Amino acid sequence: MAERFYVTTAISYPNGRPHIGHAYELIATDAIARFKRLDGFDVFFLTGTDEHGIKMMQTARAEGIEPRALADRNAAEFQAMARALNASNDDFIRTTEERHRRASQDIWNRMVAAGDIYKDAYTGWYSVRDEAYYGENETELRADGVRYGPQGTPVEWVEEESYFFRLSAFGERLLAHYEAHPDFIGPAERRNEVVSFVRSGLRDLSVSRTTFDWGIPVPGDERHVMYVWVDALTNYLTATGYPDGGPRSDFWPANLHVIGKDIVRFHTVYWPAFLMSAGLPLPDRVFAHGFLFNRGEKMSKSVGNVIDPFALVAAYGLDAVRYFLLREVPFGQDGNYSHEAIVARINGELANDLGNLAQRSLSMIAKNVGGVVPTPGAFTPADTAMLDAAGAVLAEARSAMQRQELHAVLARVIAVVSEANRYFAGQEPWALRKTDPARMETVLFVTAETIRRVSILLQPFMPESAAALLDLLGVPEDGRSFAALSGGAMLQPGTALPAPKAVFPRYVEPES
Ligand code: ME8
Repeated sequence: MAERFYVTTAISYPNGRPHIGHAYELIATDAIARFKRLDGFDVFFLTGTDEHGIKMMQTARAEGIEPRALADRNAAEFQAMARALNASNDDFIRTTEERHRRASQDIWNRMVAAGDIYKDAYTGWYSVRDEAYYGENETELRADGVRYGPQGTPVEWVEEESYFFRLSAFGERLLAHYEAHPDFIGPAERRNEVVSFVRSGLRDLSVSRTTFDWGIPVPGDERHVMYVWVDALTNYLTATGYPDGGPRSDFWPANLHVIGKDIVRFHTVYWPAFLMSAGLPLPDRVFAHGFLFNRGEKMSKSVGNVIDPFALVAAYGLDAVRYFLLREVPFGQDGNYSHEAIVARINGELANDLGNLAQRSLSMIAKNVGGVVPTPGAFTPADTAMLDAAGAVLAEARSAMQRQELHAVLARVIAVVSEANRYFAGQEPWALRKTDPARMETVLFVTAETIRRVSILLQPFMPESAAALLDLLGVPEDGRSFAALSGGAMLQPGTALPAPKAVFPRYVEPES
């Protein structure tokens, strides 16, 4: 039976429309999920929306609508974004669903049974924007008279009765877990930050609120709603059918949570502590990607530079956007995007390097080989070197994927494309047409076979364009998984090919 692989994105706050940061995380996680499926895993890929909490309530109030109506409207936008980005998620969870209330109350009850929850009063700082409690030492009073938390969001003073989670008791166990599982947190900078945060000592965590009711009621004390992060993190369990079981129950523990760097503490300190308390297994790994900036500036509604993912796709095309985001920014680091940078990748690597190579070789095949896969003669050392280079990428890609180095996978694939261009130019198949047509067929075969290998590897990143290339190469649907990159699999000489067409058009500035 196929090995299981459970991967999640963070669940987004639907207090506004989705932005490019959300799109980035979803595209990256989709590429990981698709890669694993092509590599033979039984994949469960989850995304969704985080609909409770004060932020949702305040935004709804400001709009004069109910939080439920705000959640419904924007959850629909997030679902539409997932479709627009061709995300292959197997489920979309909304934390206002009944299945999620059951799961959250169940994990709460387990934490109570473990003796890790007690009632007290909370006095301290809270950031609504981050939905996070901060110690006084993590905040600063700035010249504007406002106190800010470590992420630069304003904090407010809270004093109310609250249930607490005995987080302080988990420091040693968490440190032992990080030590025993060095891959639990990636990349390394994030891991180091978390280790030093935990070493500095953990305070108990306030896990319920009484001053508003937009949340999941605390079992047995319905004046309280759970702290939104208790409920939010539990979504990953809910989707596996917890606590009832069902066909997906074997997917827990998750293999990978993909999140942004601003929510590492919740996923690598609070979440494992909750799970330890509840006696449930911990996820294998949490990987934090960086933030995307618009020409170096943080996106914000007030600056008016928030990029709408739907507009981006409309302007450049979906696969170009997917490729750009995953190729341009080393996954795990912050990155920038700009019109110039996107156009440079589209016209350089996609249109010129890969698109032209496919177009030129396939047109020659159509004209000079009767529109069928060419029949190769004996391979020269140059041919073998080319095929070996393309064949070597899968193993490297697998190992880069273990570390979520998506950019490294694309860099390797595109390096093979460059090599194929040099091979093609060096072999001059157009000159061979008259002098040595048999050799021309071999060169065209090697080129087409290289494009087949590259296209199979590009499927997780650019599903539609890669499929279009594989269609042009006459590769059957069942010959497109990574299994078709080993065991000597090659294009079948004589296979009839469709008429070639351009797959990666150049970006041309619209006339203004
Ligand atoms: O944090 N660039 O939701 P969210 C890259 N509901 N990634 C970005 C980004 C940017 N400019 N802005 C946000 C939440 N993100 C919680 C998560 S999980 C149990 C609950 C990322 O809508 C961010 O880091 O604020 C997070 O991973 C995701 O988008 C959702 O952010």
